Amino acid sequence: MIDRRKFLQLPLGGISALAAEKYFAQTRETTSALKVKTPVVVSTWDSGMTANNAAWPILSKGGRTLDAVEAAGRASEDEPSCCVGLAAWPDRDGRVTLDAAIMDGDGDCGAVSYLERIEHPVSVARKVMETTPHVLLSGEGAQKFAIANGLPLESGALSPDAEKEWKKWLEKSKYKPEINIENRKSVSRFAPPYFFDDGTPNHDTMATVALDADGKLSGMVTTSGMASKMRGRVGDSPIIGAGLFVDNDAGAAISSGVGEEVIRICGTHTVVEQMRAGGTPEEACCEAVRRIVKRDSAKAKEMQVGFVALSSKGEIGAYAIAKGFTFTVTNADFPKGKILEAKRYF
Ligand code: SD4
Repeated sequence: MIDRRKFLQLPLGGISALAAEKYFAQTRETTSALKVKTPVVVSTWDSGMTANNAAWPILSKGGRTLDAVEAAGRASEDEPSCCVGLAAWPDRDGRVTLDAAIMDGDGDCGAVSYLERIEHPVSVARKVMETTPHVLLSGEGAQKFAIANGLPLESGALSPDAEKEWKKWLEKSKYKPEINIENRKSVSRFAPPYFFDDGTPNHDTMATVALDADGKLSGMVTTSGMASKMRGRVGDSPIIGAGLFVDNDAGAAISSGVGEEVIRICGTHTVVEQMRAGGTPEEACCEAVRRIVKRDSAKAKEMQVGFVALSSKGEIGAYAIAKGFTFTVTNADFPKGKILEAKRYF
């Protein structure tokens, strides 16, 4: 494992693809002050490959980061194995309700929460940002707005996998947020369904941040929220400053995990402010995790929250409460994407 000091001695941003590949391979367990070539796109989880593969063609051709992150969100919403979008797991009443947010580094932002039967919540969030004076539309109003903007109303039927697992879940109806499935070796990280041994599904948020060669940042989050949630529950993802925050002057941050804990500490805003104050992205993410753990460390041991941050200088860092929080980086050195694992508190 390379520590931060040693890493800082590397020729940052200028290392060859081979050397960079070797470096990343060595440092699967650490994200200390990675500095990478721009443009770059970073997404949560291994399934961030899907998101990055959609964003990279736009970014690599000099496109806008906002377009790149929207494309990342749409691709994730289309891919059932990302566990977001309409094929994702429902709430306890058997309804899929979606949250999404998008933000530009100049402070423009839009979001939707509790949105039903609309295929691309991230695009609705962008419309909210670009065509309304508001930041967040919710529920029926968000759905009406989406339809008025030409998006079709989908059937609302559960995907066959989601229906099967929801029915299985109903047998016990046990809802307890648990640490992410990535800790359970018996389950593939790449193939759905992502379920706990008791049938509780998890891992249902895709988030992406992108930085272009001119130092412009954007980010997005899209999610079906925590599986088996109470009807009406909204998590951190559509709340600006909780699940997503972006500021060209400092950096961008995204989160995944138990949203209530992220909201309580204004998680991604905390991360970005730590970077503004001079912290590396990893230090900034670590501080947000530390605040969650400090509130109740026994409770924190039973859950997962992870943050990923990208500074406006092109440094990447991440930190999670528990083992197994991964993220995917794509840039000129890794056009096919590279999966890394965040450092962790416990
Ligand atoms: C939420 N943060 O709704 C989301 C859940 C999540 O992987 O990230 N799952 O609280």
